[in-house]
Formats: sequence, structure tokens, C-alpha cells
Amino acid sequence: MSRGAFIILEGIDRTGKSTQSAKLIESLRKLNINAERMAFPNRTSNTGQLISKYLSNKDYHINDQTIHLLFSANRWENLDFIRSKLFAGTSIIVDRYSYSGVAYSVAKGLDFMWCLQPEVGLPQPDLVFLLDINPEDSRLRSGFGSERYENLQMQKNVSTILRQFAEIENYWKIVDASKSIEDVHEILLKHSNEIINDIQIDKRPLT
Ligand code: DGP
Ligand code: NA
Ligand code: NA
Repeated sequence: MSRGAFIILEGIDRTGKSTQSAKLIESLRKLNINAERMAFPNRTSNTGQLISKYLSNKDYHINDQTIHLLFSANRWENLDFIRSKLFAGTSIIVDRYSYSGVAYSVAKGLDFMWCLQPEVGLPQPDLVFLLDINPEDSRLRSGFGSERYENLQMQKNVSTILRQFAEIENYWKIVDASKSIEDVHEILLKHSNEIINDIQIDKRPLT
């Protein structure tokens, strides 16, 4: 049996990541592919509860370096879970990963290399989708503005940094997230299905 695929959805706030990852799981399961969804930050663990309080309460102070390391720790906490699922043959679809980790902190002014360091050694995804939308448009979507980072300047900075990742790395796919839910879904399903099949054929290791 070959391992599952490790697939990430990235994008600024309100690009449809949660909707798309849920739909993707549903479609993959209909194709008899084992798939599970995850999201970072995982707000249920100890670190996740601190992060959630920090995001939802703008008066709750944690300094920028400390919250950066907490977000990273929140990913490291799930290392064994991710590895065990993938090696059991289950593909994992994840809302956000190290790229959000770097992008949101660099957007606040922290040093890029400093931000990258705590992410080094986490498993590398097989495929990353950048759900790309004009920050001016994402702002108009429902729910925008309720949490700490949901302001236009921050979103513009994050968008620029995520696009830079997407342009450097060939395992990224930029997807126009202003398209309909169904159109975006079709693109995500096609590429996910392809990578899951490729891994079965070439038995590439998880790195
Ligand atoms: P979400 O639950 O996907 O809406 O994410 C919550 C917020 O936290 C969102 O504004 C993006 C931000 N975020 C997600 N991951 C990280 C991270 O690793 N570091 C930082 N600084 N922010 C993050
Ligand atoms: Na959000
Ligand atoms: Na989300």
C-alpha cells in the first residue's frame, strides 16, 4: 500500500479554504479515496486555545515572536498524527500550514529567515493550492473583520508573500478563488486526484 498525499490549502482570510477542503474530502471519498481534513491552527489543543484567544481578543497581548512560535508548536504537536495517517494510506487535506506561519509573521515585520526556522523539519507537502483573491474582494465576503489579522493592509502583505512562495515552488498551484465554488472545486479535485495517483505509481517518499 502506498502512502497518502499531503495536500495544503493556503490563502488569505475568507478565500473559501474551509468550504473547499470540506468539498474536496467529500468528493475524494466518493471516489473511494481515504481522505481526512485538518486545519491549522488546531484550536482545541493547549497551544490552540491560547492562539484562539489571541486571535479573537485584540486586547489579549502575546508578543509577535512568542505567538509565532506557538503557531509553529501547534503544527509540531500534530507531526505524529500526520505521519501516521499518511503512512496508513490516508490523504490529508489541510487548511493552512507553515506558509501561513511565515507569511502572517513576516507581514507584521518579523525577519523571514527567523520565521522559517521553526518550520524546518515538518513534512513537506506534495501539493499546495494558493486560493488567490484580490484582498479588496475578500474583505467584502461575509465574516471578514472579526479576528485580529482581518484588516486590509495585513491581508495585502500576506497575499504578496504567499504569491512569492507560489512562484518559487513547483508543487504550488495558484487557483483563482474569485471563481464559483463549483469551478474552484473542480480544479482542486482534478489536481488532488492526479497527485494521489502519482504517489501510488512512483512511491515517492515523504520528505
Ligand atoms: P483561520 O482559522 O484559518 O481563519 O486562521 C486564523 C488566523 O490566524 C488567520 O488570520 C490566519 C492566521 N494564521 C494561521 N496560521 C498562522 C500562523 O502560523 N502564524 C500566524 N502568525 N498567523 C497564522
Ligand atoms: Na480567519
Ligand atoms: Na479556515
